[in-house]
Amino acid sequence: MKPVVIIFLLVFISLSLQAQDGHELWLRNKSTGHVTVTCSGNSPTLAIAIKELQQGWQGKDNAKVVLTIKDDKAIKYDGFKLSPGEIQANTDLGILYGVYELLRRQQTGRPVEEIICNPSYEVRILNHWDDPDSSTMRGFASRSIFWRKGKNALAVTDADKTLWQEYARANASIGINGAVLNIVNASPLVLSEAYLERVKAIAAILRPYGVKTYLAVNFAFPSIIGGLKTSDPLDPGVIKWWSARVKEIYSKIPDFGGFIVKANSEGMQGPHDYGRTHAQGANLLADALKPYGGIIMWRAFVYSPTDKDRAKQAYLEFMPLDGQFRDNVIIQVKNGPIDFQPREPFSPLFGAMKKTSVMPEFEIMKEYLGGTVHLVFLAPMWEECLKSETYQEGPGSTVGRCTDGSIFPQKHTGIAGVANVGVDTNWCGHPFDQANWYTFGRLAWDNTLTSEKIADEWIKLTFSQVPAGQAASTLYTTDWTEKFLVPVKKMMLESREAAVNYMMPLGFHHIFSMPNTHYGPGPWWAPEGMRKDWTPPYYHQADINGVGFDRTRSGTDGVSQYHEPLASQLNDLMTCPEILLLWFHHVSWDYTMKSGRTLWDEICYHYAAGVQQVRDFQKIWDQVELYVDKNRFTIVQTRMREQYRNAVIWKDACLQYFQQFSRRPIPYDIERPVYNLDYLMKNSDRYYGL
Ligand code: GCV
Repeated sequence: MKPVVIIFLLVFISLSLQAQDGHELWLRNKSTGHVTVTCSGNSPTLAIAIKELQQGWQGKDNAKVVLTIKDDKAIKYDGFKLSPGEIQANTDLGILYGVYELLRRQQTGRPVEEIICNPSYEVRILNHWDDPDSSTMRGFASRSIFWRKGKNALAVTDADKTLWQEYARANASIGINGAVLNIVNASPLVLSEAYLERVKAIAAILRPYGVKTYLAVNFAFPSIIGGLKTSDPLDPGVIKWWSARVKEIYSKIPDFGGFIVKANSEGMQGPHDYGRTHAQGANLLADALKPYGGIIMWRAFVYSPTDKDRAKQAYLEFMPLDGQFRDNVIIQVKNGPIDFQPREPFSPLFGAMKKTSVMPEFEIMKEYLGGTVHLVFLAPMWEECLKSETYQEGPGSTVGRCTDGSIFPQKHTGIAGVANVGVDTNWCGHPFDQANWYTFGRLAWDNTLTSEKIADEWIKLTFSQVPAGQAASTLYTTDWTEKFLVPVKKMMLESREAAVNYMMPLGFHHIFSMPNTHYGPGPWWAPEGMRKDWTPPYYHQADINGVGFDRTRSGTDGVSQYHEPLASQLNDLMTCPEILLLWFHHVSWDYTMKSGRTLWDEICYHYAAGVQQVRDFQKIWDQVELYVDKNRFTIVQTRMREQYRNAVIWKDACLQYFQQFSRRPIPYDIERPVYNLDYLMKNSDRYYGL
């Protein structure tokens, strides 16, 4: 084709791109033909399945699809069997999931072949950190979709119902089957009669989409709102109180899923306040929920003030209790031992607790990864965790397999994602943050999926411009693929490593300035009298000899919480993966890295590389302008410019701060700092985001 024709075509495409506000998420498909659906059952869920097929059908015109419900042992939970003309499942929800898979295949140009799809986990749940006062903690996409403030806070409007229905549909389309409606720092309001009525209304909308409703409760509710003198889990009055509350909830919501509890953590009360263990605490609630089939997700995010090693605490508290929990308790463990840092090793609890159900907790909302300003695709981070080798039962004992029932006979399996959803029109703030919600669902369904495959799907579903009546898959022309799909996918796949590079490379962790919402750098931040383990110097331990937290056998011995041969591999400076070096070792500034550079130089080059990567993302994004509608293009472009400025701030702050200890020059082929350290330190309470 002649260049003039190409330019004409591109201009034509771009003019015809409709403004997208992002509200439709990845569900933008419209049918391109007629399909006749026959179904062996009848229920609200099946009605949705039929409607979705008819509205989104992009297969052969006048095709026939049969939906069959019949018991099949090869199908697990709400899995399904797909074949060109039939979807078969044990449950109505399985049929709905099969429909979404079939439509996804049509839209992304994948064949509809005979295949059985079973979910990796039984419970695939979002945790909303939403407060009944409508705020969302660490949420950057505005207020809660569930809770409102003000005089009519509890009135259920048609707009509420529409939003909840759209939310439920989005979740169902990627296999998410549960939602905790309130933050783990639970407000007593949620168990009040009026708020439970709202929960009931939400549950009614989520139900046909197979999304079960759960609540976060505070362990001390019996004394906070129940008028009891204690919340001791062994106290008969406390046991009775919880049973009565649970009974009340189930009378309103018969399929209520259960509770999540944050206990003895960050000021929340828990069984330790009464001289009891986590197991005694969790079992109290588990017993109350058991008659109704409910479960309890008990969080292992615990850490009391320490100047030893915070990373070891959860393991030390929970391992001795392995086997003491009721079978409807699942211990919910953050992916890493500290707190959702840009890179952490996996939590040593995965695979180690062999007689207890354990579920991973991922943070979809990017509390420590640039909020809704930075473009960071989290699939590679979660893939890294799920595919990490624990060696607990020999090679192949990955975190994924240790938690999904493949290795240990867990009664329940699950995976949780801290949601990034708010009332912003596009749900997540940054258009690319939708990809993280999408990824969580897809990985919860199949924990062996690759980041590449997920990114490919998401880009196709989210950015293809489909004229009415045309199947999406016909649009994946060579031009669109080469000029849009390939570069955007590459950018997404590199984006997490870029963030690690400009924030915390080589195993650095928690060097944020705490007051500015875990956003900007603050390796110096250590106010007088502050808990040591809340200050970055505790984590980086920089001195004139070197930098890094010594968790080797001669340090805090954190390495020994891992199984052999991993423990020895991490313990040895020569075999510890360099991406985690400063997590496990205090290393001399002159230490020779695999690249042949000194550690100091390597740190400098990583920060510089991170900044350069964001620069390159800007170029990629500007080049795809003609393939994206103006609205989404501009939001991403504006945010990326800020991401670049932030990356420079991170580099300038960290290199100049650590240089005071390393006393070595920043290699001269690296861009020189543009901010003075003084200025950055004085302004470290400032939020640098948009
Ligand atoms: C809900 C970190 C976050 C807190 C969060 C806590 C948790 O500390 O900064 O906002 O509180 O984790 O996971 O409980």
